[in-house]
Amino acid sequence: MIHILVFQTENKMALLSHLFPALLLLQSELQLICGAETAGLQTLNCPAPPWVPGTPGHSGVPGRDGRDGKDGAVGPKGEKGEPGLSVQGPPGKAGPAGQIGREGSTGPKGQKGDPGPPGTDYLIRSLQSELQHLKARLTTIEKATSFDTIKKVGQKYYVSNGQKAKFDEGLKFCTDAGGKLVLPRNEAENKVLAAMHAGLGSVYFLLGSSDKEHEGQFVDLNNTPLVFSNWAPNEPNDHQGKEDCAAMQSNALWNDVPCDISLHVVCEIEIE
Ligand code: FUC
Ligand code: CA
Ligand code: CA
Repeated sequence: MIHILVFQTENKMALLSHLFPALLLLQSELQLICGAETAGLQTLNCPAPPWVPGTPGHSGVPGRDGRDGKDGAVGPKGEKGEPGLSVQGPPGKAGPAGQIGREGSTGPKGQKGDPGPPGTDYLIRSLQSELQHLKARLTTIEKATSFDTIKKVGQKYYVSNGQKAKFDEGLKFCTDAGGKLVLPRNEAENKVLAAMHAGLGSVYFLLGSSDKEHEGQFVDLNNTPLVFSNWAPNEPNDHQGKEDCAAMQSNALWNDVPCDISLHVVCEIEIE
């Protein structure tokens, strides 16, 4: 292997020693053709051997003068100038007072003016009153909507959760809820209450009326004798001498019943 490499290297050296004089001759011939020519023949782009330096080029066109070049960095911003002069001068002094008129007499008194707009105090009181009213209404609505069943009739809500109670328990339940045990005051209210039986699956509703104090004299929860009532025929009959509480049947008619039996409870909440 080494023997072959030595042979090949010797062979190349021999080849180059033969080629070198021939290359020199070729270079001088190319110089005769290319180097002797004028500028027009430079486009021939005569190749020169890589080891031979080329002919120097012509001098270039002179460069521009430096006038449009930059002269250093921009300087710092100048200080703010003095304020300008005012356009209008100050107002002049007031002139002397004029003389009081002496001619003619005082004219007739003018008509009374229209009342002025309401004062701030009045407006504040009106708004406070309106706010109080709205708060009261909100409280009422909040009470009513805490129940499962709500019916509005006139200025009242009739409400129920469907529970049953004895008269005294019903009174307390409705008072605690911010209302009163129901007592229809007219035909419309009686009708609305009667219609609630269907939804609640009830047979009797407790009513806020009794004759506990004076047998035969039914009064409301303020002990005021009833103006409106809807007793069934032959009622109240104080059956067996034990019936002192009023109740409404599913047919909308009233009956007096014992106060210690549990019946469905409906409360009424007045709208302010
Ligand atoms: C009538 C009613 C009583 C009771 C009795 C069973 O006498 O007046 O309240 O319901 O029936
Ligand atoms: Ca009675
Ligand atoms: Ca009865």
